[in-house]
Amino acid sequence: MAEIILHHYDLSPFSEKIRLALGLKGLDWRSVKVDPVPPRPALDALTGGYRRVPVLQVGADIYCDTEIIFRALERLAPEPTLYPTGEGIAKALSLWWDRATWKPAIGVLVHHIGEHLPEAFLKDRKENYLGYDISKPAMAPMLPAYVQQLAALARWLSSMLAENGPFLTGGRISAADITCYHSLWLLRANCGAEMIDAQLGLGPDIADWMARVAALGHGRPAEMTPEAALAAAGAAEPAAPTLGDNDPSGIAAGTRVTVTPDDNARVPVTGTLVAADTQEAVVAIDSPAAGRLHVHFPRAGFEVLPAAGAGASRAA
Ligand SMILES: N[C@@H](CCC(=O)N[C@@H](CS)C(=O)NCC(=O)O)C(=O)O
Repeated sequence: MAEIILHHYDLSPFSEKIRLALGLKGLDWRSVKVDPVPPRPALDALTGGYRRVPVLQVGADIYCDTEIIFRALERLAPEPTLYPTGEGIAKALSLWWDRATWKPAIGVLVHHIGEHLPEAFLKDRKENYLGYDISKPAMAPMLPAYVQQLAALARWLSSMLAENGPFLTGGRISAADITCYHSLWLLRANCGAEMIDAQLGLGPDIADWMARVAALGHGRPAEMTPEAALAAAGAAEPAAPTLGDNDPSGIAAGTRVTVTPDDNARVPVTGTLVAADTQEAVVAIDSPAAGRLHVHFPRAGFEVLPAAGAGASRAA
């Protein structure tokens, strides 16, 4: 099997989800550190322009978004599974948590450490990622509301732990735990665990649960340069897609499509649809630096649409 390569940066909570999943599965992987602020030319050459982090690479197959990275890891190493009680609850909880907590978590984060964030980071996040100003003064008026939101939602985690414990969906850790952990990890690691627990009213049940999730560790990473990752993609052929049920959207394989996140960083990736099911779309791109690549996206949270003037392409 080709090496598992993760493009990520330390402070990225979405990357922490994947590092923990690699820990759960006890995998060897290559760690490519990217700059927290673009440009990231080597990564762009692999993704066709998708601009968020993390990205997983296995040879010439590129996985964008943690949801589809989880799916890829499940295929590569089915046990221990990320979905011990089935996929539906864990995936639904994950999408809810990611979307409901991201802005409030950033609001609380910048309240504590906003003065240390570089101007270039703030400018990039406003103009190219979130579309709003995350500087401390800009977010300050809404701080009480951000605290209220996080406190309300975290209480639901407590209730799940009381009902199902020791993990959110039952006796074994799942993708839901790893996901709901990540924004609280961001806050507790950067602002102080005691401070955040007091501010959000988090009890020892949450702290203990977070310790159980952290105990997964990160598997066995070994550093790799972006150039070596590009070379690995260039030397490989994309794998034949192994998808599940039928895609109901009616866009035929071979069609030129754009794939765009429906929430933030709405940079479309344009390529040729190779295969799709209800959960995943696989798009071929021809990268000048790495040749033919298959870029994989989740369907939930993304829009796959025929590109302007699209038709079937012989490249597919
Ligand atoms: N839905 C995406 C969200 C990823 C995301 O927003 N990641 C953050 C970093 S934690 C990001 O890309 N920030 C802007 C950047 O790094 O360019 C996923 O699950 O992977």
